Amino acid sequence: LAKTAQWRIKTCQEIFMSDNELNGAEALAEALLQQGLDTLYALPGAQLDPFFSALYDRQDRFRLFTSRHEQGAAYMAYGAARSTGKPNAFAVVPGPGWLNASAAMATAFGANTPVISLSGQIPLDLINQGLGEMHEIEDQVGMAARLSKYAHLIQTPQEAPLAVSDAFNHLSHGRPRPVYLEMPPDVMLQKSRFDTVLPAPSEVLTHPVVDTAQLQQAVDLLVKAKNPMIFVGGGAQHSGAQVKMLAEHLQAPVSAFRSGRGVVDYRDPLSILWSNAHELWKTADVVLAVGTRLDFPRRMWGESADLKIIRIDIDPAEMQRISEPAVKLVGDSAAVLDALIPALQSDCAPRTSRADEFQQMKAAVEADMRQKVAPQMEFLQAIRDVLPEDGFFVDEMTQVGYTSWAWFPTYKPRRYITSGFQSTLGYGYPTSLGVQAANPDAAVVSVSGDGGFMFGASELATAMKYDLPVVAIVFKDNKFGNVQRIQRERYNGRVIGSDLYNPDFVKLANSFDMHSVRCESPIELRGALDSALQARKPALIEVPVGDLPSAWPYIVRPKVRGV
Ligand SMILES: Cc1ncc(C[n+]2csc(CCOP(=O)(O)OP(=O)(O)O)c2C)c(N)n1
Repeated sequence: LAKTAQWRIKTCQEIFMSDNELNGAEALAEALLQQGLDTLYALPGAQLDPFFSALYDRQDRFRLFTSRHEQGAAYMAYGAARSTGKPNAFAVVPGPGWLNASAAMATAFGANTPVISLSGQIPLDLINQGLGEMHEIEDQVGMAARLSKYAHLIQTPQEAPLAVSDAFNHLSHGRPRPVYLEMPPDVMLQKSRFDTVLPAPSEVLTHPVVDTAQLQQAVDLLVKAKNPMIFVGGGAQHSGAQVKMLAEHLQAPVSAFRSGRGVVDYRDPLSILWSNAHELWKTADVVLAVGTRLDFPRRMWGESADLKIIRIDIDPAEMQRISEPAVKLVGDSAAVLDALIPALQSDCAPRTSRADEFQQMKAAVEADMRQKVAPQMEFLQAIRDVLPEDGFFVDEMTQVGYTSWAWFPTYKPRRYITSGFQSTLGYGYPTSLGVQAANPDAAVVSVSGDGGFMFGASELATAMKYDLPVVAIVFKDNKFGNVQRIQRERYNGRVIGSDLYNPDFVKLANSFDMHSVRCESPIELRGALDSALQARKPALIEVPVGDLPSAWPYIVRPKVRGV
């Protein structure tokens, strides 16, 4: 790492120590490009004018996507970062602009996604003076600090390369979470010669070393386990090969809720469904949690003394949450598994196959879901049938989205995109545009309800402007369906505030010159989606639906341990 940091400083110095003077905005742009940033999602405005002017001169070195609302730019950065695992940035004006983007920040923070939030500011001397300067809010950097792992106000042009280097250092170490940088417009305009040697980064982060005693304890538990299970989360997205190897050696089933989808291919005989995991939780004796909080199982399904949990997590703070695991392995999941697997292989022989047992369980839940949540399953099946293996599916807070949490075959890492525990209504469509921008050749499908879709419908313009061939499927039930069902079922039919007035979505898309059709059945959806994906053009498919059966029984499962 020290080498990387030195390299960064050296490269920064080469650029900055040239004879040219750079202003703060140029220094910021240069530093971001130096770190390898090749795309920016943004919405301009007064306090960003010097920055956009700096971008103007550098247009051949990066791609710029401007959105129609700051949430759009921020969700696009989220989608790009989540689908690639690499840092992606958005830039917005301060105050209302940054607050418009803040739900995406919260989503990226919750879902452990490396998003860089760049914000303008009011002039340096006026910050926190309460003078009522345009876009002024008190302590924006303090607010941003609650939604990021590193938040910094850049006060001089010379500070820019160092702050950017610090920010990237944080992005590449520890738990991936957003970082935040702001620069006032007067600092952006201030010219500077970068002829001084840059100091070392203020904090050089290191990767944790795997604890060998804990590692041996994990091996001992796994060797003795009769019914081991593996749970994977977002922190295992890059360690699928290791998880598969370990699972095969132990013949342990692997389960993921949302963020861990695709770590192990759905078609793998050891990959099981969420409902299967709940069933097996009852008799599990050792559970290995890789890059997952193991939140639902521990808090809802229950724990007992005869269940030993081994956690692998990059964030040491996680080891204290909910309940203390029997074994704590702090570190990058791939690095820890690389150390664990050979130790385990030398201590126990590969076990006999349990594939048939798991496949039967899986088929039984699938069959049950095809019966009880038939409409959603048929829509999801239609999507799966035509979405290529490496295509992206972007979920939403809608009936088909919830069902996909319980069943949507995912074959590769990072292909199932979710807002995680924030459950951010309206994140889906703008996020899918970022997924597409970052993966131009991939097929990208976004599913939304009519409620959620309208949060970001203005970004239909962005899809057309940049020719992003996302296919948006909008399920139209003319209500906040999930809210209304709860009002009917749990609040005695006291329906209030949950009906919606909708546009004709086909006409809406057409008014942007976007291809659009209405589909009345899963079969029609299959055909329409297939042609839309083939056409490689932005498209919207409206699917009118009535009341749909609840998929929640497949997601929220009862307590089965410690009862
Ligand atoms: C940002 C945000 N606001 C509000 C909610 C609460 N919420 C969850 S689901 C939902 C209704 C969604 O309606 P729609 O998108 O039409 O999908 P449907 O339930 O009808 O399938 C609401 C309002 C939320 N999860 N996130």
